[in-house]
Amino acid sequence: MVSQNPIKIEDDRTGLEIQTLRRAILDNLFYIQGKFPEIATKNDFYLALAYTIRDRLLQRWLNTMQTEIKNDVKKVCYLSAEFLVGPHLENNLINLGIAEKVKQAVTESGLNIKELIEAEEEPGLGNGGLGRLAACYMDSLSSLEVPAIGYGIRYEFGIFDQEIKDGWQVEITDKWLQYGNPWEIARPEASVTVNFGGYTEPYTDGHNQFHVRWVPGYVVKGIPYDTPITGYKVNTVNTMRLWRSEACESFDFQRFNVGDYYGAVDDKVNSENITKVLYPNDEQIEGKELRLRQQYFFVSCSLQDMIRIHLLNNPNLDNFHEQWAVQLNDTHPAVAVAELMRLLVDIYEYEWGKAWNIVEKTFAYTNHTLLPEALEKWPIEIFGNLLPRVLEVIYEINRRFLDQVRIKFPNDDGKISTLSIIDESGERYVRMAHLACIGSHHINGVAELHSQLVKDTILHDFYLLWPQKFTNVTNGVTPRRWMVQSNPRLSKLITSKIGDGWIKNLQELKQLERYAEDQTFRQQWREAKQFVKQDLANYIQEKVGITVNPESLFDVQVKRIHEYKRQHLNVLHIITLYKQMKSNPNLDVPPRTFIFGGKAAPGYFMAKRIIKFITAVGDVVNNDGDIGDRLKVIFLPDYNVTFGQRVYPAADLSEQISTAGKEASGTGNMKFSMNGALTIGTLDGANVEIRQEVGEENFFLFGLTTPEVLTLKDQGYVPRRYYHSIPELKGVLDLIASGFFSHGDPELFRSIVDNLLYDDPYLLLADYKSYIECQEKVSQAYKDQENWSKMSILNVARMGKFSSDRSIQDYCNNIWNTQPVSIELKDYVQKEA
Ligand code: GPW
Repeated sequence: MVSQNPIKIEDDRTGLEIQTLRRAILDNLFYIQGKFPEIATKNDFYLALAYTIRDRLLQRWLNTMQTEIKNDVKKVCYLSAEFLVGPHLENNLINLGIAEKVKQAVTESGLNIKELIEAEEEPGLGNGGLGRLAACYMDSLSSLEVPAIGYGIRYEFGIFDQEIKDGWQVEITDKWLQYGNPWEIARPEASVTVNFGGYTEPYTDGHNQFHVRWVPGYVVKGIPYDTPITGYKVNTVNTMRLWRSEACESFDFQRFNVGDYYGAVDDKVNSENITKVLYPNDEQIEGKELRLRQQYFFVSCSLQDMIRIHLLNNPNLDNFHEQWAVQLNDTHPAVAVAELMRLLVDIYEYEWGKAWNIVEKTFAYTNHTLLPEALEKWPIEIFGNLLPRVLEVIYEINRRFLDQVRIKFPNDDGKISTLSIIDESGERYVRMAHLACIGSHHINGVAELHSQLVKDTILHDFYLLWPQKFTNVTNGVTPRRWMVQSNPRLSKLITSKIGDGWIKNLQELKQLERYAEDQTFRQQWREAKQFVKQDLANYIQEKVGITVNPESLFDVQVKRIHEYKRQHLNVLHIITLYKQMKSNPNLDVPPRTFIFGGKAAPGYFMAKRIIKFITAVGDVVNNDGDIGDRLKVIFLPDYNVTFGQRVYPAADLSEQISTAGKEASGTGNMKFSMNGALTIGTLDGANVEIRQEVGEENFFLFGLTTPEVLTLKDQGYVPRRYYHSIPELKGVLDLIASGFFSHGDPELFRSIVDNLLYDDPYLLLADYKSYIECQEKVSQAYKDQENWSKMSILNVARMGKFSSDRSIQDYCNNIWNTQPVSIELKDYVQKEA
């Protein structure tokens, strides 16, 4: 029935006039927070503002959802166990193009916009690069108007907060939801159920058809929580849909009815544990059953959700692969291959071959690492007990696959055992990368070098079998968050010269090249950098109580702590410099401030010791009166997205010093360079391509190449040879071993020294000399500020390739075969009474 007096939502509540905005903030404070301004906390005001902004994107968001469902366009589903999105408020203000107006309204209300933005607790639903990449990709998908859903897990506790006590890392539970999350909307009506445990049994249906039934041991409910992902100045607002687990009422009622109250509550606790906490290991599998439960839970929920949406507009699933492109973000969601088969065959009664055809055309798989300790494999026992039917499906996928292998490579048992999904070399395992490869139409690495190594090494036999499946998509990062938002001064300076087209089309930064020769521009460039350096210096003073010289060279390494990333090589350089300064007080090098940030996996002994090593060296250096402010070593606790936004713009030098062949891509390397830092780096991951783009004369290269690393290891690497033949290196290691940085205790860092002398798997000693020489070039170069500025400008001007918009365009063109859809805004008018 059409109402006589239709109400239009848009005009009276969600306008952008200053008065309307001010009114909305107060309304939300009163009606949602239940507070008068006099007693409201900062968080109350933040929430009131956040709801005000959410209201102003809902129109776009709902229209996007409706268009995607109704128009039946192909949708990208990015399946990822991690989404490290960072704070939403400021990003949404920028994407909606309302930052200035809102700032004015907030200011006129007597509030401080910066403080409110900083009051937002960031959702730490990821560990590092992999989760942050997923977030940058969500931003670009929306900005490019590609219909997309990001599916993942709504962890109640994200990555732990890091504190430093006495130089050691201490982990604190991340209670990111405790003061409310205004950005999510729960959709309990779209809940699904997921089976675990139990057994399977064959049965024959009324048409004499053979089937298998999974009788689960327990059933868990998945509830979706939706978060809007705005695009930059477009109407598209895609959805990030994260699943929370809950006990299934029907199940606890059974227990409850037989009087087993505690049993019922126990089920509830066990079910809710699935999405309780993010595993804090980066590139290190733990092999815990709960992790497999998390993976299967979110994958099954997501596939069921896609199928539900699909069937709203389609009579059956025959064309599923024409409507959905599902990307596997590493192997964490790889069980999706078997789960979609199970759903098609067991639930929708598809014939195996027809189902497999759909599956193969639906999935694509991105590999993000070559490190053996990160390659996921599940003991058959654990897998079979938890997911008995899924394991049967995997066996059948494998049986049919191995038949194909036998045709391609007759009488080659070697190929059977290297390619099989099941590792039978000892204890039997399910190899998730193999399942992902077999079930995907494309397989990609994340930088040119990495994609080549994937083909040459870990997936070589799959490459021989299916060369056409393999491709590369070099990673990228979003310039909205990592330039416009985090570095407004530099962004405005750039825009003043070349207009703001670069924000959407980063290649336009090329136009900056000619300003590298402009002395006035270089001066302005330095001033923009100096401003953020001063800001960071104040922050350091406030956080760790150390005064740093804002004019010194800010030399920054921020990333997860891992031996392959070689933070300790950086420290060997610091000690080298320190010794040089001590023995030669007139040493002519520019003052440097070394800044570190990064979390260690709680169970990673060596990484935690490296943190202690950095802070211990800092304690000595920072308090040495002979050194003054010529050398400072800062470890900033709790590195996260928010702190990244502060530190990338302030860096002069970016440390990208992993052992060649170990870092798949890196993305921090791109964020630094886009903000005018110069890079000191190895030929690893995307460094190779960054150097290609910015020009070798604008990049500080050192270290062994990947083939040299492999040869050296083949020949039998003996780190002690470097110790004995490089006196400076010997001096540094001896000083550490003497207890100089540990109040005379030679034990504290013995594990680090001994590891370097007797094993050194990441070849620090082999690269030491080259690194130190390269750092000397950096110091020399920094003395010539005019030339440094020139190099800095050219770095930014030539970073166009590393926008995540380009990466997403590559995925659309070469892997997903998806088109953008522009969203028309229809005002919501009440039609039904
Ligand atoms: F092991 N990466 C990460 F491949 O941050 F799954 N966590 C991880 O668990 C893995 C990879 C995994 C990173 C890579 O180390 C980095 O080089 C890359 O830039 C990033 O993923 C995004 O591709």
